[in-house]
Amino acid sequence: MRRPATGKKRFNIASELLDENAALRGKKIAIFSGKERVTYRLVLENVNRFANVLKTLGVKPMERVMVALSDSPMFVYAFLGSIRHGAWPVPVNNMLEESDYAYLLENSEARVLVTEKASKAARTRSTGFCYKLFADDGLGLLMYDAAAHGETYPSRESDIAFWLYSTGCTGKPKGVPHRHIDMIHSADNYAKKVLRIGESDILFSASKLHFAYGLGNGLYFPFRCGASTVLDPSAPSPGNMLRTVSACKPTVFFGVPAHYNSILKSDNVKSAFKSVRACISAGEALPPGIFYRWKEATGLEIVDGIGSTEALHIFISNMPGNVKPGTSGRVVPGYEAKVVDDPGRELPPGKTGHLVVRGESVTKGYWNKPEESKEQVLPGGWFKTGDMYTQEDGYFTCRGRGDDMLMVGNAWVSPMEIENVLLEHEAVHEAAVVGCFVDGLSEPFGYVSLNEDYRDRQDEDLSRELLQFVSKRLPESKWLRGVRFMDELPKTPTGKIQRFKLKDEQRKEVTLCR
Ligand code: 3UK
Repeated sequence: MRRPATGKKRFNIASELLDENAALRGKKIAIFSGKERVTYRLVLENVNRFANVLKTLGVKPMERVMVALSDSPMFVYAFLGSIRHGAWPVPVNNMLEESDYAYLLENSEARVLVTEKASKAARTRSTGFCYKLFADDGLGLLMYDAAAHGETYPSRESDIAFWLYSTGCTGKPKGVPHRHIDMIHSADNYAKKVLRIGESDILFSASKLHFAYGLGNGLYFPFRCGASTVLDPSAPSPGNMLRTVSACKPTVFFGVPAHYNSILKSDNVKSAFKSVRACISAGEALPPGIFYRWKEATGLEIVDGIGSTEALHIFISNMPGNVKPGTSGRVVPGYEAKVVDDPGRELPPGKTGHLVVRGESVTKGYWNKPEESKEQVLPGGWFKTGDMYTQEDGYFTCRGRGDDMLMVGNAWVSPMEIENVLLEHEAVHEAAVVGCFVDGLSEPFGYVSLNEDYRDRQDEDLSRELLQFVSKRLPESKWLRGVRFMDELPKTPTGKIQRFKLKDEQRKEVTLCR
C-alpha cells in the first residue's frame, strides 16, 4: 500500500528528476537532439539558469510560463526551470494559430511566453502583461549570464507543478493542473512497472513534448529512470521518424497509430528499428491490422495503452510480451478503472458503458471551470474519460468516444468495429465511420483514404467493393450505407481522427450510394 502523502515534506519534482542524476551519472548523455548531446550535469545547470532568468524578471511562484517550443533541450530547461522556480509551466503546441495562442495566453494569464522568434505565438498580442523569451534570439544570452546553481522553490508533493491543456475535440481547451507527485506516480507505475524502463534505455517519442503522452515519454520517464531521451524538433513524417530511429538507435519507440501506419508504407523499416525492444501506441485505439502488419514488418509487437491529459499518462495498458491485439489491455498498477452505466453503476463483463478511472496522477479538476470539473471528476475522485468501453477477464476494449457511438435500430454500434474491417481491405489506408441519417434513422457511413496504389481508383466500383467487403464480415446492422473517399482524414495535431468534422461533412451529403 502507498503511504498517503503527508503534505509536510518539501518536494520539488524538478530537483527530484535532476539532482540525483547529476550526482550519480553527471557525464551520461541525457538528451540526444540532432547533433547536440546534453549530459545530465549540463541539463541541471541549464535548468538552474532558466530558473534564475525567471527570478531576475521578477516572476513569482505560481505564475504561468507558457512554453510553445518544438522538442529540443530548451523545452526541457524551460519546463523544469519553471518548476524549480515554483512557477507553473504550461506546454502548448508550437504549431497553432495566433487566435489559439491569444485564447491560451489569456486563459492562463501567462506572465512569460517562451517560443521562437518567427513563430505565430511570438506574433500574438496578449491582453495581459507578458514577457516573451525567444529560444533562438536573446534567451541564450540571458541564460549565459545567469548562474548555473540556485535555490529550489520549497514546494510540497501535492502542490500544483504545471498545467497541460486538454486537446478536447470540440469546445475550447481547458487548463489541466497537475501536481509535483503526479509525474512520479505515472513514471513509477507505467514506465517502470509496465515498460520496465531502466538506465540502459534510450526513449524516442514521435508524439511531441507538448502532448501529455510525449511529455512522459520524452521527458520525465527517461529522467526518472536515469535513461536517455531523443528530442527531434522536426515533424513526425515517416522519413524523419525513420532517420531519427536509425541515427539515435532508441530502445523504446512511442507513437500514435497514424505514425505506425505511415511508417509501414516505407522500405527498410526492419533494419531501421533493429535497436528497438518495445513499441508503444496511444492516443487512439490501435487497429489490429496495424498491429499484425507491424509485427510482420519488424518482428516487434506494438503495446497499446489508453491515457489522457487529465490522468497525465497511461492507466490501462497491454504488457510487453503479453499483448491482446484490439484491446487497451489491463489496469496499470496504481490505478483503478471500471465500466459504468449512465447513473454510475458498475456494469458486468461484456457490457458497453462509460470508462471511469481513479489514481494518484488524475487531476483534481480543470482550472477555473467548476461546472466542467464537476461533470467529469466524479465524487471519490473517479474521472469520466468520455470513452465507451467493455471489460472482460480484466481486459478493456475501446468501443469509441461516447459521442461517436452510433444508435442503429435500438442498439449501439461501435464505429471502430466497422473501421477495423475496412482497414483489412488492401486498398484502405485510413478509415472512419460516422452515423448518417436516412428518414430519421441512423446508419453507418464510411470515410476512407486509399493506399497509394489505389489512389486512381476512387470510383463507384471500389466503393461497392468496400460495402460488400463489410457486409460479408459483419451483421446487417453494421453494414455501411455508403462510403466517401478522401485524400486524408482530418486529424488533431496529436493524431486523433476528427470524427466530428466528418459528421458535419455527412450532414452535407445529398446523394448516398448503395
Ligand atoms: C483517447 C485512446 C483508445 C481516448 C494521452 C497521456 O491521448 C492522450 O490524452 P488526450 O487527453 O486524449 C485522451 C483520449 O484519447 N485515447 C487515448 N489513448 C487511447 N482511445 N485507445 C487508446 N490507446 O478517447 C481518451 O479519452 O489527448 C495522454 C498519455 C497517453 C495518451 N494517449
